[in-house]
Amino acid sequence: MNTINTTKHTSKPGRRLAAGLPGASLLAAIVCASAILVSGCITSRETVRKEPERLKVDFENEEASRVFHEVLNRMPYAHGRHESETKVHIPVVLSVSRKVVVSENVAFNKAVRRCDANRDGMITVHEAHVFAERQEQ
Ligand SMILES: [Ca+2]
Repeated sequence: MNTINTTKHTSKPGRRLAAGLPGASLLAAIVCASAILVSGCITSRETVRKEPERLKVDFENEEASRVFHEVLNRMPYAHGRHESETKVHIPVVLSVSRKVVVSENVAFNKAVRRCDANRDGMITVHEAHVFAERQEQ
């Protein structure tokens, strides 16, 4: 609740009151309207979901698959959804929040892009071991 008090001082109250009242009312109306507009806090909430399809990838053999998945399982956010939220709040004026929800497919696809060096959709044993060595560094 906003309360706005406006006070005018004059040496001739009777005359000033009669002549200045419409102007004072207009000023008070403008001030009240501004206060209502300002106190009407702008609120924005947004949720962004990142749930891409898993990239299609083949493995040269079981060893390539095992090494890749061992590294993937050690990566952050590989085991489920990850949420992050950003909030910007200016009291009375602005409140903005943005939540990003990321599925585990994002981590999988990121790992595939890093691992499949020649981008042929086939992760070889050599690529998997290079990927594992880079992740350990
Ligand atoms: Ca490859």
